[in-house]
Amino acid sequence: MSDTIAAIATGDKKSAIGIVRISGDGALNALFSVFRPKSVRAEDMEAGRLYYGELKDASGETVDLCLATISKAPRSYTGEDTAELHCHGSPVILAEALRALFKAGARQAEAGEFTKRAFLNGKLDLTGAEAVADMIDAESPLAAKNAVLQLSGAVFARAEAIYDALVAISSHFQATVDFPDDGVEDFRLEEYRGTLTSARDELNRLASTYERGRFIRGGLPCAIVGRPNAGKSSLFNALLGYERAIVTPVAGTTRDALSESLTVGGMTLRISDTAGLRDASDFIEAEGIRRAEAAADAARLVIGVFDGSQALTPEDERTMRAMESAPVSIAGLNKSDLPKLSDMPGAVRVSAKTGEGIDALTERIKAALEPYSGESGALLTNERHLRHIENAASALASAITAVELGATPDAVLTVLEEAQSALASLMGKNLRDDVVNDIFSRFCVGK
Ligand SMILES: Nc1nc2c(ncn2[C@@H]2O[C@H](COP(=O)(O)OP(=O)(O)OP(=O)(O)O)[C@@H](O)[C@H]2O)c(=O)[nH]1
Ligand SMILES: [Mg+2]
Repeated sequence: MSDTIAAIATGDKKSAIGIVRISGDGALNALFSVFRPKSVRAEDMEAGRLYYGELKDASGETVDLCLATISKAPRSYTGEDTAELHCHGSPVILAEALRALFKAGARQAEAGEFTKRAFLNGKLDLTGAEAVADMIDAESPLAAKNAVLQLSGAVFARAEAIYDALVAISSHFQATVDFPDDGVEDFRLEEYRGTLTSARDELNRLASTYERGRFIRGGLPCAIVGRPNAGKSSLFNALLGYERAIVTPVAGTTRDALSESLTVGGMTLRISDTAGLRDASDFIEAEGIRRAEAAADAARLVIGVFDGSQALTPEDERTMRAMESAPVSIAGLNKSDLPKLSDMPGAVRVSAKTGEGIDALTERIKAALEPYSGESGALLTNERHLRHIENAASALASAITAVELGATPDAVLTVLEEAQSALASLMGKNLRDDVVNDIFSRFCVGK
């Protein structure tokens, strides 16, 4: 028995179409009481078809001409009877539809409740359900692509294969203990050493994808640094395509670091424009410079900007140092529209003012992102997954050491159980209710 939940699935902005979802034992009855199909009686609606008809509000008056569809348990997203109303996307109409459904016995769905039901009814594994949230939050094509891999079970399948292999080891041992005379093959732990090592290696490999996965999901931190007046803010604006930062001829214009998102090569960059690096006497500016250097430290990609229309100065050395300590850096020799007074091998010549060289700079950024954005199969993006995978890997490492030290099977299997239980938690087996609730509460309403 499940109560009936309903929610607007399409947000609260005006749109061409707005969808209200309903799920639970009373979903179809709730729909029948608010929707009158034109072609058939509501009760005769078939699953998987769209019907055109009238939407009635709580007092029975027609508020919209819309479409509706039903799915019957267990062949639906949640595994329960479900229905959807595809209305005109006015927040007012959708609110009326919802109110009428509440009057017909449904209640407001909580955040993530549809997906939680799908998980509890075995329609989705937990890592897949979590990927649904990642997919909705995706800010770049690569993030969406990675989420869909997880949704289709990429992480789950790996964890499950390892889990099954560990369970097979335990049950073999258990069989030799429980049925010593039944011709069960002798249990020799050493024979499983290869299985344990490759499981550990596979988990470590998966854990090592987290860093990239995290950047694909959350964006890669990038800082634009350079001496005052080099044209950092101008370049920031040119890359973003609009006048985000203040640009003036006064050296020391930018104080606070400004951050924006930019998609390059399918990947999101969290790009910051920063205060010009120099020895500042003004303490507000000095604080800005401290922040600029902190942004450069935190960045994976540092773009150093130099003024090509002037000779290099000692202040530029600070920029070079910031670039050297970054994992990846690109030099931009700016103001290419003016006569060239300095040179820098390997730098991209740009003019933030005329736009010359900006495409070349973007190409360089794309190439620099290649280690993060290149093809690689599914990446871990979720900290919860990382934690369980690391726990499982470290339990396996202890088990392997125990085998090497000649420990008894019991002792080794106890450690193996820890690995199994970490993998079980990853996959959403034996999770406590509060943990499940916490995971789904991060979703949006209607999902
Ligand atoms: N001719 C020319 N002038 C530029 C170019 N880029 C920036 N400028 C000018 O250089 C001056 C400084 O530009 P900003 O973008 O504010 O420089 P900044 O590096 O952000 O300076 P601070 O914020 O003070 O550190 C402004 O007058 C810009 O118009 C360029 O490519 N060509
Ligand atoms: Mg600036």
